[in-house]
Amino acid sequence: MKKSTSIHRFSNSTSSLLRALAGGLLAISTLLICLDRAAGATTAFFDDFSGPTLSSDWQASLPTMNQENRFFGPRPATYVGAPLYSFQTLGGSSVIRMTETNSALTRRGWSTTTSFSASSFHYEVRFNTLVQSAATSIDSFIEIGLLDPSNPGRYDLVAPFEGGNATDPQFVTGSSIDNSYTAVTLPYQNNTWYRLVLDAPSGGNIRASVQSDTGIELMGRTFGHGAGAFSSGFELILSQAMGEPTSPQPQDVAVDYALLIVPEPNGIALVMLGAVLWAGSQKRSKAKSNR
Ligand SMILES: [Ca+2]
Repeated sequence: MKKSTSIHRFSNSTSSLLRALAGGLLAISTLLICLDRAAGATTAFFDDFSGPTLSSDWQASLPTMNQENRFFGPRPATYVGAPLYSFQTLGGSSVIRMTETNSALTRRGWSTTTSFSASSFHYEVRFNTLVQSAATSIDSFIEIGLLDPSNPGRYDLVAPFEGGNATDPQFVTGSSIDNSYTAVTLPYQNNTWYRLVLDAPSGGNIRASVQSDTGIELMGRTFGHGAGAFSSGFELILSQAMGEPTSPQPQDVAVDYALLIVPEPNGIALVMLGAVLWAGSQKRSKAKSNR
């Protein structure tokens, strides 16, 4: 009898130990998952433009928005619908090629059908300049932006601008929210990949930039507001805008992808949740072993 009691005690303490170990492992794996999420980010939107048709994530809908350049801007550019486009492969990347002839002060393009809400985010569009010249493409041959779905009079825009029939390249930004528009000189190489970026750091203001294909900022401007200015969320804009040539002119660009990254929601809170779960499992193990 004594022997069996001792065995019973042994198996009891062994199962308590195993329970404690299992609880600990569960807590550790929970913590690791939480830490991974805290350090990571979520892809909230991604279009690789692989065709053969345009994703229904995009809608041919934009308001009249100002077009900035250092000669005439900012002046309102009328939305005239989607540009002509086709899906191609360029340098091994699937691209949407937007090739259109546009009149002065018009804009073509899309907004996303979804609006996004985030306290910080990174919107990036990779594009290739192809050949910018009077004969092939001028002015803002590509443009990206953010649009307030609750008030189309509120938007941010950033774009290259091949002014003077592609002899005076500029980096232009516009924000109706700040009522601020800027244009500075920035040369672009033909047949070269770049990235247009709108980056909203947590607690900071949105920075508009054009970056090299390796992510080095070539020119940037920080707006006077952060992501919080879009309290009703924001739609992504992908467009082309024409300045004020005296006759309709071509615009041409190849776009590899559009990407919106949002940090994992409440990463810190998840870590804290992990810690609470771990403490809870310790408590449970202790209670069980005390039985
Ligand atoms: Ca692509």
